[in-house]
Amino acid sequence: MAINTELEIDEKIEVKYPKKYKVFLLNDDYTSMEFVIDILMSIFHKNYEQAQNIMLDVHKNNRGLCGVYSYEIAETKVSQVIQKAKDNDFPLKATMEEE
Ligand code: TYC
Repeated sequence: MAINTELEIDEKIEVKYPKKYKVFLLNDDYTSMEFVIDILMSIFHKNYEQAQNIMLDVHKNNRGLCGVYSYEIAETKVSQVIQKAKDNDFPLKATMEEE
């Protein structure tokens, strides 16, 4: 006769995924298109064609999605954009929001 030694464990396992954040570039009338393309290539690692498309999206629709990142990475991208823009006397701004 088999002895049933199995314990039934009925526990809920909660898996929490880390939140993700969208980073957007905002349009303005003064930042040059070339500078925005350079930002997208150097900070967001886009190729030239992708960078041109995002820049035109921002230009036409007032903001454009550059990427989705963890909180820390998104925050770093936003401050890198603002710092590089400041250094080059452009008013370019970036924002982040929870996905
Ligand atoms: N609107 C700008 C111009 O006409 C170009 C521009 C595009 C500026 C995207 C900011 O995030 C931006 N020179």
